[in-house]
Amino acid sequence: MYRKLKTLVSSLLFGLFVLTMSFSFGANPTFASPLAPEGYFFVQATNEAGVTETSTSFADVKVSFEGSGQWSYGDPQREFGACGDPEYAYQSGMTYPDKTSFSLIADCGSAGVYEVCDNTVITLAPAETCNFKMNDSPGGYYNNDGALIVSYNIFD
Ligand SMILES: [Ca+2]
Repeated sequence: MYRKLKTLVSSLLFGLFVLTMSFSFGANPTFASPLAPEGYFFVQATNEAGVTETSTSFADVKVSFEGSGQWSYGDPQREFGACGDPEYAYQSGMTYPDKTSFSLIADCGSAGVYEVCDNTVITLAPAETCNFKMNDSPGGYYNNDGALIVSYNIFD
């Protein structure tokens, strides 16, 4: 009787543990933050790894993104918004050479790579992930300054 009770209690505790862990980490663990219907997040100019956001919608959604604020690539005299610097001489050395230097990039993998200059609409499939960062040269993020605030809303 005592042994049965002990087994019952320990299995209940184990169940509770599993339940707690699954609430803590989610059924499908991911390090990306999920996109709510609308909100905002920050992208630091120094963040070479980028900020990852994932669509949690069950259907394709259109999301509009807009980056505001100023950041610099290391020269404090030169600050830019999300559109970056189209005049920069070393465009070919950027992480995304075909996108404007120091612009805000949304790298959405198979959904495409976007320059989030002004209002940018991206269609995301379920669980599609985008990575947001400045378009600086690889390894050249350490001396950057500032951050952009990216606001978004899912409208369709
Ligand atoms: Ca830099």
